Amino acid sequence: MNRRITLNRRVALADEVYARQVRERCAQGGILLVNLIGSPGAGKTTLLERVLPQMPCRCGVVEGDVATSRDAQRIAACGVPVVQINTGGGCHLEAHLVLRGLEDLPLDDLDLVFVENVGNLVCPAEFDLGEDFKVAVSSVPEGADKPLKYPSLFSQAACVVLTKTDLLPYLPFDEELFWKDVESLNPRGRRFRVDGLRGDGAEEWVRFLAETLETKRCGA
Ligand SMILES: Nc1nc2c(ncn2[C@@H]2O[C@H](COP(=O)(O)OP(=O)(O)OP(=O)(O)O)[C@@H](O)[C@H]2O)c(=O)[nH]1
Ligand SMILES: [Mg+2]
Repeated sequence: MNRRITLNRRVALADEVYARQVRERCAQGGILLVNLIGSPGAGKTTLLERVLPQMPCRCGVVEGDVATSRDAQRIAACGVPVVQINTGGGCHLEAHLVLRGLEDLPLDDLDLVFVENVGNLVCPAEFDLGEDFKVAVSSVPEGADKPLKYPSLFSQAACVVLTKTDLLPYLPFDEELFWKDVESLNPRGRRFRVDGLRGDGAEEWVRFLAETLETKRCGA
C-alpha cells in the first residue's frame, strides 16, 4: 500500500512538471490553451466545428479520445491544424500527452489551442494539463442535475457551456435549476448556451474566448 502511494505521488509530481512545461511553451508563444471537458457525446466536437470558422484568431486543436481519429478528421475538415491523441483505455488526458501533442502542431502560427479531453465528467477534472482554463461542456439531454452531481468540474471551470439548447422544448430540463446550481458552485464562472447544430449562442462564446486571449496577451 505504501509503495503504491509513493508511486502515485511520483506520477503526480511528474505531471506537475509536464503541466509547467506546457504552460511555459504556451506563454512563450502567447497561446491561450483551453481544456474542454464533458460527458461522451455532450457535443464538444460539434461546438468546436461551430466556433472554429468564426474565431478571429489562429486556432489549433488537440483531440483526446480512447480510440479512433474520428474527431480529428472532423476538425481537419474545418481546415484547422489538429493532433489526435489516443489514450488506449485511459479516461483522461495527462500533461505529458498534451505536451507531445503540442509539439506536432505549428505552434508558432497559432494563437489559441483547444484541447478536447476524453469524454468523461469525472477524471479529466482532476488533471492539470497546463491549460489557461477548463470549460465544462454539459448538454440538455444529460439532465439539469449534473453540476451538483459532478461538482469538481463545475466548480473549477472558468466557463460552462450548455449545449443542445435546441432540445429544450422536447425534454424536461429545468434550466433555472441548472444555472442556479452552477452559480452556487462557482459564482464567478461565465455561462453560455449554444445550439451546436444551428450555431445559436456560439458568437457569445467566441467573443469570450477572443477577449480572454487579449487579456492574456496584455498580461492583465
Ligand atoms: N440536437 C443537437 N444535437 C447535437 C448538438 N451538439 C451535438 N449534437 C449531437 O450529439 C452527438 C454527439 O456530438 P459530438 O460533438 O460528437 O459529442 P462529443 O462531446 O464530441 O463526443 P465524444 O468526443 O465522443 O465525447 C452527435 O450526434 C451530434 O450531432 C446540439 O447542439 N443539438
Ligand atoms: Mg468529440
